[in-house]
Amino acid sequence: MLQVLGRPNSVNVQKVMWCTAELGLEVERTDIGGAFGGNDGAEYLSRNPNGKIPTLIDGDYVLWESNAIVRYLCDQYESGNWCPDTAQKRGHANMWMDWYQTALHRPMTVLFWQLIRTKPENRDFAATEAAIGECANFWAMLDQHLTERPYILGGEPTMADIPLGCAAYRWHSMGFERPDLPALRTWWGCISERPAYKEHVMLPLT
Ligand SMILES: N[C@@H](CCC(=O)N[C@@H](CS)C(=O)NCC(=O)O)C(=O)O
Repeated sequence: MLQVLGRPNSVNVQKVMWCTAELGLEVERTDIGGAFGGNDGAEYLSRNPNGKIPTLIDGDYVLWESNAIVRYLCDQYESGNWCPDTAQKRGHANMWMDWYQTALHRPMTVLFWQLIRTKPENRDFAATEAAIGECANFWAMLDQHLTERPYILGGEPTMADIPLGCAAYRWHSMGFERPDLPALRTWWGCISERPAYKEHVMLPLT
């Protein structure tokens, strides 16, 4: 059985858990990281020298970096639409996944830490406002893309929707004023109907 090492409230673990559930894979997940600790110990580091979560163990095969894990799972195990079937479609999926990781993830992390993990009296108002503005610009870019198609690559959800889909739950669930982005909202509404997403991503924000 696949093993996933990482606590369930991590957005990077959520990507992997949502993906395994969509693919119908059996998984044993172990709480590691955050309050659980364990990701700085020798055993964990021997598998993942980066000391971050998640780590995937598939028999003798060990993999870390959440987007790499999602790509591997879709490639190795999928039997439907999750792994796009041509190099060009996979190129576009990878582009959006990398764009999330390198553009949107950083300001989303600032926002999440400020609004969820920092007491109101200790929040940095200027940093929060700046992160909202930065995120809004990036989400508007995705909104524009989604005016032409229901999912990031077209008519069906693929691995491209996974990292951005996880972040979209946080964007729509934290308490601040958001710009109205109708195509983004429609896309997120469709994703939110998926049982695997509800189970692994739509969790209390902690
Ligand atoms: N680029 C890595 C980032 C992993 C990462 O930063 N994970 C965070 C949780 S979201 C972590 O390990 N934090 C330390 C901890 O939970 O103890 C990935 O996508 O897997």
